Amino acid sequence: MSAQKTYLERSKLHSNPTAKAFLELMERKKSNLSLAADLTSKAALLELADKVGPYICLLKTHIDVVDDFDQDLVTQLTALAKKHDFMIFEDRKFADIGNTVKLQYSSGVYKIASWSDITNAHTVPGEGIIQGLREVGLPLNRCLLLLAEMSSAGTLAKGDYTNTTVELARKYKDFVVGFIAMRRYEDKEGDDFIYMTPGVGLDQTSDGLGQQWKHPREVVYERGCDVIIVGRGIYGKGKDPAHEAKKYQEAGWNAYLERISQ
Ligand code: 6AU
Repeated sequence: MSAQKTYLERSKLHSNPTAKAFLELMERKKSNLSLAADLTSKAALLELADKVGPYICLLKTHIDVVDDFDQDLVTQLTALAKKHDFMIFEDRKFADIGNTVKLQYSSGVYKIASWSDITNAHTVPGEGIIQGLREVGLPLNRCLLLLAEMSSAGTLAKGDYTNTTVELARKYKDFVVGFIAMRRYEDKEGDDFIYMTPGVGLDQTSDGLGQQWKHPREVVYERGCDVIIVGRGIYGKGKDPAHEAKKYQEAGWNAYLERISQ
């Protein structure tokens, strides 16, 4: 069972260079924490990434919510990723036909493929969305997560939809390296997917808009997921982001140590 292996052991099972490097990074930095930096100002986003950088393995962006986006933001985020040793995940949630997502991924204002190590996609359009993104991303050594489930109340991503998404991931393992998921799925021979889970919080359980937060230990130890994605739990009103990030890093890492020692 891959849930009991260390991140380092699992890095050797991946052919995708970014997935391999990401698992090595997690082990080196002792972090399975991703910051969901949903901030709308360039300066605030950079300041937060610099403060929280020492504690995270992955900075998750929603680049299209930044009011004053420019190419310099990308340059600076990339420099921070180098300085603090984290990767970047643009949470674009692609959801269109293959030809359109190719353009959305490579072109336009954001040129996501040129800077984002990891991105994600819904599988609602079918297999073509993976093929389109793969054509752009694979030559750049990028990788993709599929949204197999969501954290929000009433999500339609469940049952057959989730199962078919897992089958699609198995078909394109060189590019699809994991899932946005709420639990680890049963492995088939040769599987080693990276499970990233949003909706994580140490104190609150919901936000009044459908988001549902779970404790890091429940996510990593009980549900077997690999990366906790935390936003407002770290940068929410009145919080000290570095202090909170340290708490989440420790909670996530301890839950991982507990899991692999079973
Ligand atoms: O911790 P929060 O609730 O402040 O932020 C959660 C982050 C947000 C969402 O866009 C994202 O996680 N997210 C996702 C992702 C990562 O794909 C999927 C999902 O089902 N729920 C969710 O909250 O940036």
